[in-house]
Amino acid sequence: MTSSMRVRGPAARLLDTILNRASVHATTRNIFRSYSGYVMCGLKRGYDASRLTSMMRQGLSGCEQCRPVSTSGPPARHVQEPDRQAKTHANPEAIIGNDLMHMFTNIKKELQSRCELQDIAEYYFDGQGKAVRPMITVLMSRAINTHLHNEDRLFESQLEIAKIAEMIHTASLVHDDVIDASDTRRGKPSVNSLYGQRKAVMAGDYILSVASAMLARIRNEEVIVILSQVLSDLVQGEFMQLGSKENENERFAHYLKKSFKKTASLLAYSCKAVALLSGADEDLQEVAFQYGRNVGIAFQLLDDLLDLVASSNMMGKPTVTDLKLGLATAPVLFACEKFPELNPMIMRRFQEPGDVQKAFEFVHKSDGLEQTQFLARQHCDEAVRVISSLKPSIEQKALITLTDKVLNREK
Ligand code: GRG
Repeated sequence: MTSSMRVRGPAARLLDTILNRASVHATTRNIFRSYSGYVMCGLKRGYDASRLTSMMRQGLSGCEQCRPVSTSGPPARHVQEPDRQAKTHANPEAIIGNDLMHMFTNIKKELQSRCELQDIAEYYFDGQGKAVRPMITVLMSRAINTHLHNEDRLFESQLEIAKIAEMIHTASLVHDDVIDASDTRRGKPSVNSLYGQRKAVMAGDYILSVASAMLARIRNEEVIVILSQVLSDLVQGEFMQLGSKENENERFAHYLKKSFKKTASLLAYSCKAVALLSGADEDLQEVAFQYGRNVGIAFQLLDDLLDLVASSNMMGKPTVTDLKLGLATAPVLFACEKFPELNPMIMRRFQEPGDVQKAFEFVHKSDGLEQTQFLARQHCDEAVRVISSLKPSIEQKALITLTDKVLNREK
């Protein structure tokens, strides 16, 4: 099998160069399809051949029978065996269950306003969300506390950050549904469909204002600066989504930047904030940040993938919401390699009759979904790599387990 079966032009040549440099066992060849996607993605991110080779080696190191490539680059980073074992042991939900048991009740207490605004603002704090952000924030807090202080006791301020993260997330969902005119959220009527747009916007603002007051109460200027960046990123990410780039190469970079701002920023900066509250130095804060950033990008990639596939437990049709909203996400951008006919559709935001259906079919006839999954896996592997530098703890293991859950999630 040659790479040029999958990709064309400079990417195919680059892939051939890289594969010739790599010594690859036959079983690994099955995933070359994904590597070709990774090369395309790397090219679009502006990576050169040596960086791509080095990153491919990390992927190839998953096959024990593959010899490491002999180049002058850095040694291959293997995911160490203890990390893999960890995935079978630590259950994130069980570990932080007690910490978050009263989270929604406490958030609702904060939102008390003795008027209808309270009912609207409380609406989504019903325990139906996955609470991924507070879960990661609490696990990161305890993992860093163990690393630095040899005890995993959670600081009150770190629990506050977990609550604030969930509140910022929820406020952004409320506003997002107004922008997208969504009628439902988490299988129930959306706030805007029940109370109307104006009240929904104000409820989102109110949740944010209460979260801001909670942040101020922590009385740590650096933490305030860190989490303020999230608010700015969320708005910028949503704004970036309104436009796309004409140039194909810029388009993928634009998509990844948007995904960071819209989704990963909240996780990355929440992780950084709790590390700082634990007394972490800049390097350790960066470990926490990079874990959150990589898991966040993987989370968004899966979100975009799930929008185009019917999940097995839902038995339903894929919602294809993104295409209907005019959004070209990773699976579509990858599919463009095989079906350049998608380019004009992307530029007109799938507005012409039949565009959504055609684009959907192109994605499924291409390997865009597999390539998206592969890219998400790369980000999760990187998250595992950075968090493995912490002193072992049950929470560190749970953070590793969580990357598998992100990759295998169905909702
Ligand atoms: C009000 C701060 C603020 C921002 C306004 C609307 C907007 C700007 C930003 C939208 C950001 C947004 C909705 C990103 C989506 C991120 C995402 C993947 C949401 C789904 O998260 P899950 O699956 O949801 O964790 P649950 O329902 O489980 O909580």
